[in-house]
Amino acid sequence: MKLYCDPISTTSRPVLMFIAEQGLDVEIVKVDLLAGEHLAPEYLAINPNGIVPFLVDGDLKLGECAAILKYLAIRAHATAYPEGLKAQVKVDEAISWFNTRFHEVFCLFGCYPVIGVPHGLSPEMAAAMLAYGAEHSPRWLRLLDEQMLGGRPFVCGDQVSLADYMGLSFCLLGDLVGFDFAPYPNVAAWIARMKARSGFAPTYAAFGTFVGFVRTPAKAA
Ligand SMILES: N[C@@H](CCC(=O)N[C@@H](CS)C(=O)NCC(=O)O)C(=O)O
Repeated sequence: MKLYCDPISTTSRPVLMFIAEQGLDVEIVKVDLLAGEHLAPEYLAINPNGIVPFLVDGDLKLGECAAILKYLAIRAHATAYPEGLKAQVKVDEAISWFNTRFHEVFCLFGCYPVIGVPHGLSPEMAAAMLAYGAEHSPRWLRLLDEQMLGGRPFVCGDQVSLADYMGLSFCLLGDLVGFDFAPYPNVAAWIARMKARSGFAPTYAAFGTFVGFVRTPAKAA
């Protein structure tokens, strides 16, 4: 089984962290996004979408982070995608929640524009997007803080689920803009809890380097 991915990719990191913690026998094939390898003919022949992550397991070719996570978890009987219909749909619900309005407002508007300018986004457009993200993110962060987490350790209750791996990656995009989660204490505590897990350090090292590069004024100018 091969996972095509890049650790600087927000949707690759949830899968990589899950694989690391489960000790799954998956060959990791790096597709270097910054070098444009995702658009090379060799990769497009594997995944015509030209995006990562992408899993190949025999005759199964599978894209989409959430689907890959579920496939790996079900196959490994991992409790991160618990057995039982009601427990599973709660994880599905949380994954969709992160993947839709939270991703749109916090990630696409609130964080990604800082790396868009070097790729052609005008500084004015980037500033307008960041302002929109900053204005509208609190609504979704408050929901995450008060309703989804509340006093619970993980977004679906007492045990870590696939939604935590995905949500963590989306939240840590905030590092690109130096986002401070202190006003959201349950989110801050959850992030700290996830960072303490064994899969975090090996999975997020490359992203940390990338964040340092983006936030170094001389490089970002
Ligand atoms: N909905 C997809 C999104 C995948 C995605 O957008 N991957 C990005 C990296 S985070 C990518 O490969 N981008 C390359 C491109 O857009 O050209 C998923 O959840 O896996």
